[in-house]
Amino acid sequence: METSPLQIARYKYQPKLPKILQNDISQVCVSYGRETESVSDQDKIRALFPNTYGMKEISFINAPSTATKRKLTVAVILSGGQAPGGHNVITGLYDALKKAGRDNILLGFKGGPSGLLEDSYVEFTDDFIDAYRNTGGFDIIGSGRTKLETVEQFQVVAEVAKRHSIDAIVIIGGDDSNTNAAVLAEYFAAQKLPVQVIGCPKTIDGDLKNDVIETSFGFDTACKTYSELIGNIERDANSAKKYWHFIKVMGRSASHIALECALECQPNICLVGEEVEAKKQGLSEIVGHIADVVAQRAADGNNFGVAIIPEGLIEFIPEVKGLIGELNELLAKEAGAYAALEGFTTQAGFITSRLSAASAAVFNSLPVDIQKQLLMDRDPHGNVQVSRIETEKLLISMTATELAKRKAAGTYSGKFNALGHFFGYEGRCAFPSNFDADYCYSLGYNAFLLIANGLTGYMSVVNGLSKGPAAWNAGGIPITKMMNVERRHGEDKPVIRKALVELDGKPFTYFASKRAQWERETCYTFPGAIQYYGPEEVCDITTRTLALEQA
Ligand code: FBP
Repeated sequence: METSPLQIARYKYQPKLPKILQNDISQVCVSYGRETESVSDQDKIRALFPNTYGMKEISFINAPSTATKRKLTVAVILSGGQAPGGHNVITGLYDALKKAGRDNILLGFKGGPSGLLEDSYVEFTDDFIDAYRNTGGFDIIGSGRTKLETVEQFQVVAEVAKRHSIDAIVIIGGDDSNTNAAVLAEYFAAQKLPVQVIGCPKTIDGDLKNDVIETSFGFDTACKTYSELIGNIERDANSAKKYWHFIKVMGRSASHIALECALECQPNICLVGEEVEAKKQGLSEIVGHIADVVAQRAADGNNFGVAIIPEGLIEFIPEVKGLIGELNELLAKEAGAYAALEGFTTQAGFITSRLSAASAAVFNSLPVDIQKQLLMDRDPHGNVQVSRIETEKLLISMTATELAKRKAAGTYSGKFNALGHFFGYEGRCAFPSNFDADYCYSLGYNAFLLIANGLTGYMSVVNGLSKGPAAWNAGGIPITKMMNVERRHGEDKPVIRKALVELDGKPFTYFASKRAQWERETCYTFPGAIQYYGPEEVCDITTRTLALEQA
């Protein structure tokens, strides 16, 4: 394989483990904490998970291990969107397995959950693993979004597990994939099959977190990559002084990525979907505010600026949220009839005739491109594919129309030349930052310890993350603790609750205290590229979000 100088250097990087995991494996013991309850809908979740509900949180402590020593065969899959550090979860898991016994086996199932169904796998060896240490991407075994949810699928997975004598399956994924991990763990437990299931918290979106899981892996590196690019654009904007840049960033429903990039770069505007929802801000109010900022800056002689837009914003705008909810139900219930229609005009007519009057009016008020994007296929988990909705272009065009009105009324006399950008895929496969390299390696290593101790239905947890790795804690949390019931594909389903931006949390309140100044003045900051080698205060810093949350 051809390699770059950085890749060669990164192969040699030795990820740091928490002190507790640096002990000989025979000296790491489980300590049981409190029994757990799901975050809400307790009765429903308990009924759906009779064998795995209510288990205790656990942490690892330095004491002789009580785990029974046995030869282990472990399967691992990468699930969902790529996130920097996925390879290190696998290398950490592999190293721990091999440390515990050279005859232990790690199988990587290819292409995500479908690899388990198709029995498509590779057995990892030292040489294979070494070529992926500390690298970005999920190309070691690939990923996919197949949803593991039916009993027929579970039976196939059980057969595959039996065929290869698999003792445990590690699912590296986001909220939806870990929901599936919990359902699979419950199935195996109910069938009394000796296969454990362990999840690892992955997603650049940062929305898989709670009081125990402080961040999902990949968020750090992805945000730093986008922040580098946004900082560069800010400098360009401030040099040329002729463009407004509207930058949409990934993150699905949650605005964590947008907020983190704003904290890093201090743009003129950063919209936060959760605030839009809380304040019930309609499209015209949002556009009115953007136009006010543009006009104010123009009055100061600054016909340029930078606005960050979370990709999930569209789902939070009350009138669009109502529309999306109706579309989801409609597209799920009338999928066959809808799929048989040809041509967008016919499809749009079919849809609007079945929407409420209010939602039909919203649908008809949107540009045709946005209408088409709202009707695109949902992902396998029933989510609207917000990354494909061009919210940045919608806002540019509506702001231009609003400013033209103001110009005609004589209340605005600036220039508004706007460019749209979308940063998403650029950040998902970057070389993991030192933080993500260490965190992911630790999560994988820790996943082995959960398996060795016979646990199932748990997520691997490493926390205390705002301090250096040596001070991190390691343990596990029952996945059912994170669940509630939500509407998906027109049905009530048990799912892990997404962690959205908290408006009374420190990251948002800090941003809110600064934004009036950032709107008016040019306060840009330039984070620059991720540094892998050099002073600790440059290379090993975590996100501003984590620093503020744990301050
Ligand atoms: P996960 O939730 O699977 O981690 O994916 C994150 C994400 O990058 C979102 O930010 C984005 O909306 C989505 O994936 C894009 O999906 P796809 O890779 O299928 O285009």
